[in-house]
Amino acid sequence: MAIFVTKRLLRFITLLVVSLLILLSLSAHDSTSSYLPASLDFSSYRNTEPQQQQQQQQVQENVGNLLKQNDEDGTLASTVAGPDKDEENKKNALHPAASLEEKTSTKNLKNVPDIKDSLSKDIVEFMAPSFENKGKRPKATFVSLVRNSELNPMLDAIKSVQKKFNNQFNYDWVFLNDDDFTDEFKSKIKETIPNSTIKFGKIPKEHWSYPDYISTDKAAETREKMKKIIYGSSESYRHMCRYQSGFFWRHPIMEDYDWYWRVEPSTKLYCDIKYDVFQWMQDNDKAYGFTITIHEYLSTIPTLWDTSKKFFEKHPDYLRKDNLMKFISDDGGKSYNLCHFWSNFEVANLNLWRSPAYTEYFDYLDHAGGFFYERWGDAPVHSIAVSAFLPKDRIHYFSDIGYHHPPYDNCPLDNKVFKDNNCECDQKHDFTWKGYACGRQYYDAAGITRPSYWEKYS
Ligand SMILES: Nc1nc2c(ncn2[C@@H]2O[C@H](COP(=O)(O)OP(=O)(O)OP(=O)(O)O)[C@@H](O)[C@H]2O)c(=O)[nH]1
Ligand SMILES: [Mg+2]
Repeated sequence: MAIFVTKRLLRFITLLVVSLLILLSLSAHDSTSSYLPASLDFSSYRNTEPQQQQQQQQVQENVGNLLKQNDEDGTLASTVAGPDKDEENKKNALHPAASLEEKTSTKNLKNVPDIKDSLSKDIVEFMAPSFENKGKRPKATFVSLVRNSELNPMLDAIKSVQKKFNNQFNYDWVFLNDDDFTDEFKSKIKETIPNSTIKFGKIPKEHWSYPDYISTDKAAETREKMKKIIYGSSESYRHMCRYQSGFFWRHPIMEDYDWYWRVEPSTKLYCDIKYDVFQWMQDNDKAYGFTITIHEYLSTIPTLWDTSKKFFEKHPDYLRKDNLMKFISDDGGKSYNLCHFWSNFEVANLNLWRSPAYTEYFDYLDHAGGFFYERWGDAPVHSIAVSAFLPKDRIHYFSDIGYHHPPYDNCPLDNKVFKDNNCECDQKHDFTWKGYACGRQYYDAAGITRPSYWEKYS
């Protein structure tokens, strides 16, 4: 009996030892986790790929919805993706990265993928630091790209800005040129605004020349072919447009600022501006302000829209749900209606252009070659980006700023604004509601009711 018990005990111990050995060898192997209950399995968090794929897929779906919302006949949406999803999905599209953060609830877990990268790529998040200064004076400047030969019309424009606005607010002036400014140019400017901080900058050669991916022969052929189109034969005009599209904020002088107001020679302000426009933009969360809208000449940008669409398809996460797409497209993104903000006047946040979305967009356009092989202007380029990447309530029409760039006017049509600010323009000449302008498209896209008198001035 005792022997029998001992034998059974020995068999039991042997079995136990063998089982333990098998278990130990299994636990040394990665696949052990698949035997564990799901609640204990953290191994998938170490692998970032599925998480990234999930984010990517989510963003794609969101963008499919975004474009679909704007796409009456579905043409564009069908090219980019995504089944129409539920309300929650639409909500997520507003802040794709943020909503994903909530969804994955990864905050308290270790070894999880860091989604900060995608957050900083969100244009609103990227610009956020320049809006933290609310209630305080913004870091802002006027900026003029100008040639020495334009000294007198530049002085006229400066005097006008000083008289109507800047004698009261005293913001800096920056002058940029691809050439050296002459002593005469600099001294005349200083005489005109003796109490202002003035900075003169020479544009680095690499910002005003052909990149190595552009064929100068093909560029020359284009200029020959486009002789009959306004500025079609001009090489310097193309460098200027490319510079305004992709470089002016990269000049070291501009690094001191968060905000700029673009001023061109021969422009004029018609009314007193009694409030700090820069601070108003900052305090009211605006990123881009304009005065005049207009249609572009199609012959200068035949492939700009298709190129932009390709970029949007590659980077659907940069498109905003609440964007101003309807300002630039009448058919849900299928084609460009040629509407743009006339960029000779711009009050805007520099971080808009410094953002990953815009930087990558510009780079994509630049490699496509249309600044030289067509004659892409900075106005449609800025406008398409602003309308696609920004929430529409971040864009502002300054109906109260009387402004002239030959040959068009923005003249306040609200009689109280006109009177209170001593406007010196003729309301009949206001361009906003004329057929060649895009005031109607802007008001409708922004969801703002047109003023009662709009037809009277159309
Ligand atoms: N330094 C420099 N500035 C330039 C050059 N070409 C244009 N600019 C400036 O760039 C801005 C836009 O040029 P504009 O010639 O006014 O172009 P535009 O407004 O499309 O055309 P306009 O209707 O003629 O005014 C202005 O501030 C010009 O002074 C250039 O070759 N060198
Ligand atoms: Mg001009």
